[in-house]
Amino acid sequence: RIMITGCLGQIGSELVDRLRREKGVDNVLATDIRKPEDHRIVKGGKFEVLDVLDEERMYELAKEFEADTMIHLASLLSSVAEDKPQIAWHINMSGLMNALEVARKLDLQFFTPSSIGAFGPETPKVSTPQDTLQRPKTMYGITKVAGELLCDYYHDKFGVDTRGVRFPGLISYDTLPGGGTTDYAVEIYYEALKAGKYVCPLGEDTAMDMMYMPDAINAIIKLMEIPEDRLVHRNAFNISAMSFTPKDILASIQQEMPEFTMTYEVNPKLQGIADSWPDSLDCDAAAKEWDFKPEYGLEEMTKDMLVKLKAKLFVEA
Ligand code: VAH
Repeated sequence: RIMITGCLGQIGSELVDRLRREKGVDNVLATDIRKPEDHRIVKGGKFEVLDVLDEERMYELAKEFEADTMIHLASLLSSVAEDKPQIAWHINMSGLMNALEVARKLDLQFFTPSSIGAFGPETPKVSTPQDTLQRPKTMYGITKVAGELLCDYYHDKFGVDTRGVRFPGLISYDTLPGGGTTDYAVEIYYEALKAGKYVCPLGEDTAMDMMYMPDAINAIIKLMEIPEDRLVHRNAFNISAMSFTPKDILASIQQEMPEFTMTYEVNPKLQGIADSWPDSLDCDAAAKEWDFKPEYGLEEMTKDMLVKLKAKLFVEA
């Protein structure tokens, strides 16, 4: 029985759908700080309002629901965290501590994501190793490194079965991302369909690791179901499906929409964050320890994104 925080977010909204389908609607408790009554996640199964800064309520909800698993997704992302770093530390770290405490007290299996944002400018940028220097210069990255260490601590000290992945930029057509540095790679598809052109906030050669959402959801489920004795690492595994630049994604969209055009207006804040992150990750540990294998590359993702987004935008239009 799985309790999830941050369910109205980019990952949460799709993970809840998938788990409700696979585990049964009544075995998933979705929570978020907001409760939009007409949202499918609210209407489609068990949903409770939860501010992850309220440990007591989190504990009560998990206990009442008889949860055996906690998936903690509520967090501020890299770009928005740079605008309010103190609040980002508070939400990302106190929220995580509360979720870990509930997992410890109720003996829950635990998942929370880290990010390529957990690496910094001194980290090797190409084939970034699983175990390497992590001195991020963003508040988001600092909370992700601290989060990785805290989750490993809760495993080593209290025996909590904590697991996590370092997500690359995630691309999806269902729910918009909430203020990340990789959001351009989602916005570009919307603009291609709505306007036929896009003004990219990052330089054309800015390479970052990326992944299509179906691969991200599969990764969470696969990592959580692998027998513990296969794990050498826990928090958190490098995973990625592709590494591309704005120039690459432009070309992949133009293959489907030749008339699509893009110009560049570099946003110094976003460029600074993106430049401090790896260009491409080494994902061997995830492949070896829990058979991680993504299915979508850039061309397949672009084809699927444009088809699904067109249907969605057309319905909404
Ligand atoms: C962000 N989408 O941009 C998130 C993610 C690797 C990127 O952490 O902050």
